[in-house]
Amino acid sequence: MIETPITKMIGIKYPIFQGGMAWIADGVLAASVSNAGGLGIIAAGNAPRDYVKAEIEKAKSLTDKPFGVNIMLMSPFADDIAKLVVEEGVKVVTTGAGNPSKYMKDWKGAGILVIPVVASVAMAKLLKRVGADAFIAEGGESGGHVGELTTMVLVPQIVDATDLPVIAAGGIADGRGAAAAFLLGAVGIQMGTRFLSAKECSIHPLYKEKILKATDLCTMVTGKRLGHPVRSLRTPFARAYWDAEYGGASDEELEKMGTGALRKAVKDGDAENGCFLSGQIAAMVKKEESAEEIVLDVMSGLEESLRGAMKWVK
Ligand code: TUI
Repeated sequence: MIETPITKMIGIKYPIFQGGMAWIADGVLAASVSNAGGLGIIAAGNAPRDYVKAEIEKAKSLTDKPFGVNIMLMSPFADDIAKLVVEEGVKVVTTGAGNPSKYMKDWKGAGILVIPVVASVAMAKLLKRVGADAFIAEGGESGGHVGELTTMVLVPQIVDATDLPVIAAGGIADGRGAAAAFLLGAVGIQMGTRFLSAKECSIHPLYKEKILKATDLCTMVTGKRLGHPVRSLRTPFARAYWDAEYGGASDEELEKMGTGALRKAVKDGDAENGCFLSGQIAAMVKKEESAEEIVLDVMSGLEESLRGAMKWVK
């Protein structure tokens, strides 16, 4: 058994979060992960209030365990979702792609546990002052919107910068990666890409197939020029975007290219025009399994790796 400050704080069995992946992490996936003993997280992404409310209701109908909602702060609906989580009595809120300071007072007043994704030490120090309960330190190995630093470099620095629990994310797909994160001082891990292969994850079958067939060098980062770097599979869309980005396309042309590309990957399985977000560890995701099998596999690997680490100590 592994009990950490984060399992105790939230009241979950295992220190495993499922990342709040836009368009992907719905009420069904989140409830499956929570029922398996981890923390399932519904992604608000760019979706409007009604969509997110329906997913929260769905999760409530499928589990009596804690689950979270991830608020993507660049969303035009972020203010609406910030209010919704209070009205719905959501237990845990994670945030990404920005600074959630302006919402902290309302969330803390409502008793919500607030766990922001931080991509720098400065952001962690600032958010500790305004009441964050823990942090997700997400390195650039992750899929989607990425920061500059790797997980290996970011996690120990966030651990040293604050006395709050740190959950490591980015580049973790099994017990070995989870154990490495624990040795860096993390007390929990978050995985996104590994959960793409979950039976309860309702992405288009072609998306799942692409993850299961991925190899080590299969992802790339685009979007740096507009200030929103995003890691995705190296597909025709990603290559075309890269060519446009470094071939003189205007900002407007780039914005237009990106619009709707996530939905085309997740819902339509559009191999040409879809943007298939994925972390660098996609090659380590080998089979479709239930969310419960994934959680239990990572937990048994974590215990085995942590015990095994002692063999070097004489
Ligand atoms: O947010 C993510 N991953 C995401 S969001 C997303 S939706 C999207 N779609 C199209 C274009 C862009 C995004 C897909 N994947 N991960 C958490 C994360 N947060 N990574 C990095 C950060 C971050 C970045 C800057 C957190 C705070 C921050 O602060 C900036 C500031 O205000 O100083």
